[in-house]
Parts: sequence; structure tokens; C-alpha cells
Amino acid sequence: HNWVMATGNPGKVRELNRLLSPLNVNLRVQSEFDVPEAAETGTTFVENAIIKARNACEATGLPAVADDSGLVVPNLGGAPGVISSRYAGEKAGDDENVRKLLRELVKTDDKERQAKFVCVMVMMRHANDPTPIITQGEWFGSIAHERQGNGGFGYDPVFWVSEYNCTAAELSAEVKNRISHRGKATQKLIGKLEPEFG
Ligand code: ITT
Repeated sequence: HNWVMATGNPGKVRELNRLLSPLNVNLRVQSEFDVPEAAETGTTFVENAIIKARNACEATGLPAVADDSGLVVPNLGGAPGVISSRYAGEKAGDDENVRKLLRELVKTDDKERQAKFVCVMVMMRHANDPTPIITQGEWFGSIAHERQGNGGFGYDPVFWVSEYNCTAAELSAEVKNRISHRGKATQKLIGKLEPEFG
């Protein structure tokens, strides 16, 4: 079986390749195909994940797995939320997004810096699949006062993981995958898929 990962984010691709390896499928990356950029017009992670999965199915004719994820900070009204990848603007990269987050939280105490990562995964067998498989994982932590570590991607250098006394960017890929929002969503997805594709 060929499946396409409906993402253009290399950090996600790296993690998903490992996480989905128990499935008996051949994972392809979206960049191998002519997949037009999906308009992420949803207000929820679920809506955007469905939009991306359907878009990749339509363009490739293959089953697709999409991941819509982001960081939620209650003290910022849930920001950056579904716009996590463009928090500091349409063309902003990880660096600028992290800088904006630190600026928004300047002079806050630890309780005001609580945060969670959210990941919704959607698997669609084809573009008109009436029963897509949808799972969600969350990872609770807090926002550090400055960057620490070089691993991972996105907001990892400022996502403080108290159980390990370090940021997500200082965890090994293996540990991050075991405890992260993406890891949890993927475990649930695999559980639901194994009867069909295991
Ligand atoms: P695709 O839509 O192509 O998958 P994207 O990066 O635009 O790529 P999202 O819209 O789902 O994906 O945005 C997710 C953003 O949330 C991502 O760019 C990071 O900034 C952040 N994020 C998600 N998971 C993360 C993780 O494990 N570590 C750090 N940041 C993460």
C-alpha cells in the first residue's frame, strides 16, 4: 500500500515516519506529487486536518494521513492555536513565531505560562471517504523563559517538559515520540487502523 503524508512540514515528516512504521504501508511524502496547498480555513484542528487529508487524496488518488497541530496557551486566550505555524505572520518561520510567543508572555509567572500541544490526525482512504479515522493527542507543559536545545522543530525549544526537566528540543526523538501530542494521536490511530492495515 502507498499512502501519502499530507504535510509539507519536514519536522512532522521525520516524526511520522517513525511513528507510523508499525503499519504495513509505504509512506510517501506530499512533495513527490503535485499537491496544491490546502486552504486551512477551519477554526478547529479537526476541520483543518480533514481539509488537508482530503486535498492530498484528491491530488494523489492515494489514502492520506494529515496532522493538524499547534500550541494552546490558555493565558493567551488559546493562542497561537490553529494558526501556530503563522502566529507572527503568513511568511513567519519558527524563529519569529517563538519570539512573538516569548514577547506575549513577558513578565508572566509560571502559572500563566501553562501550555499544551494538540495534534489531530486524520486518515482518509479516498477523497470521499465517509468514515475518516480521527484521533487527538495532547501534551501538557509550560513555556520556558528562553530557548533551550536544538532538537525537534517549531516551538520545541521553549516547551518545558517538567517530567524530564528540559525542553522538548532537548529530548531524544524516541522520548519525544513516546510522550508527545503527535505520539499519542498516532498510537490511537494505529490502534484503530490495525484491523484494516496492520
Ligand atoms: P502542514 O500544514 O503542511 O502539515 P504546518 O507546519 O503548517 O504544516 P500546522 O498548520 O498543523 O502545520 O501547524 C502546526 C504548527 O504547530 C507547526 O508549524 C509548529 O509551529 C507547531 N507544532 C506542532 N507540533 C509541534 C511539535 O511537535 N513541536 C513544536 N512545534 C509544533
